[in-house]
Parts: sequence; C-alpha cells; structure tokens
Amino acid sequence: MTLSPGFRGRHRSQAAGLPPGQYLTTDFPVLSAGPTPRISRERWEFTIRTEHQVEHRWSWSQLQQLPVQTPTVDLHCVTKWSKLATSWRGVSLDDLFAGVDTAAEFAMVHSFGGYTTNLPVADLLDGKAWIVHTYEGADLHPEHGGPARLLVPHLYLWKSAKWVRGIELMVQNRPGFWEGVGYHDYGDPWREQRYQGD
Ligand SMILES: Nc1nc2c(c(=O)[nH]1)N[C@H]1C(S)=C(S)[C@@H](COP(=O)(O)O)O[C@H]1N2
Ligand SMILES: [Mo]
Repeated sequence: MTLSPGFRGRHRSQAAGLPPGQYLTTDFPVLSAGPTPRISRERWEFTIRTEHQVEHRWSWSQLQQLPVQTPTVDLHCVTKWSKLATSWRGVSLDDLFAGVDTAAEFAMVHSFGGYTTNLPVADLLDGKAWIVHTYEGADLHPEHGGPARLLVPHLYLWKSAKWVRGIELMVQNRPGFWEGVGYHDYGDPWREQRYQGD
C-alpha cells in the first residue's frame, strides 16, 4: 500500500488525537516574548474592566476564596507542539465574571510585562477558561506564567496569557501582541488557524 505523505501525516495526527499539523511532546517548552517578570503574590492582583470603565479587582487572597477547579486539558502551541492531559488548579472565568455587568463581545487580556492577546468574551465563559496558579500539583513556575496565568486550552496557547493581570472588555475588537503581527485573530487549532487568512 502506498500513502501520500500528506495522508500519512493527517492520519498519524488524528490517531494521536492531535489537531492538524501538530506533534506530540512530553516536555514543557517555555515560549516567552520577553524576560520573565517576577511578581510576588502580595503584589499580584487581577482586574476585569468593563466597557463602562467599571473595575472588578481581586487580590491573591480574594482569588483563593473562589471555588477551586482542577482542569485536565491538552495544550496546542502554534509552533506545532502539543502536550496532552496537563493538570491545573485555579479559578473559572465564569466565577470571576459572575458579578460583571457587560454587553461587550471582545476581551483584551493584559499581562504583567506588557503582553496582550485578544479573544471573544464567549471563549472565556461556559467552562472554557481559567486563571490557574498550580501545575501538576506545584506552584506554577514563573517561566510558565506564575504566580498565575490564563488557560484557554481550546485555542492556540498564545491566547493563554502568562503573568495575567487583567481583562479589558471591548465593544470593538482589537488585535493583541501576536494577532497584530499576523497571527490569526481567533486561533482554533482544530481548524489550523495559525495566521491571518487561515
Ligand atoms: N505574558 C505572556 N504570555 C504568553 C506569552 C508571552 O510571551 N508572554 N507567550 C505565549 C505563547 S506564544 C505560548 S506558546 C505560551 C507558552 O507557554 P509556556 O511558556 O508555559 O509553554 O504562552 C503564551 N503566553
Ligand atoms: Mo506560542
């Protein structure tokens, strides 16, 4: 039997449960656009700012008072590695948005250090996104976004902002850091939305 390379590639990645074009890795690569900011838990805070400039703010200890969730999820990086069944502890964005009054459709996620990424508000809700602080049972390492990062595993990992410090709700969409230099606005790995136009 002869198979074209393209067919074999697709077949293999489907067999491994991977989105198209991805390969499996078992280590945890670090991908950061700049130096790792060092943020103590005392200095850490998280803000959701609405389109009406209303600010909702959580200190580290206030975050710990929200219900704990323990998602186990697959990660897909646009540089083509995927890592399966990673386990995390954190807080659901549903719980953070519970008291937030907004009609905005878009969100800009902001990190300590200046990184930004945009996504639809709907992709943060309904059990699809978390602020996580624990990875595989240990405090999230600073290189991977500690003390806390966003986790939005159904989109390429550049949307999972490390050292997250807040979400700005926007009536009009705007590109974040990578989206502004040609990466896809939405970034669905299953539809292989790597770059604008994909
Ligand atoms: N603040 C911040 N968040 C970030 C990045 C970054 O450079 N800065 N890189 C993104 C990219 S491109 C990827 S693939 C993942 C990498 O996460 P990791 O370093 O924990 O593997 O973080 C994303 N979140
Ligand atoms: Mo990435």
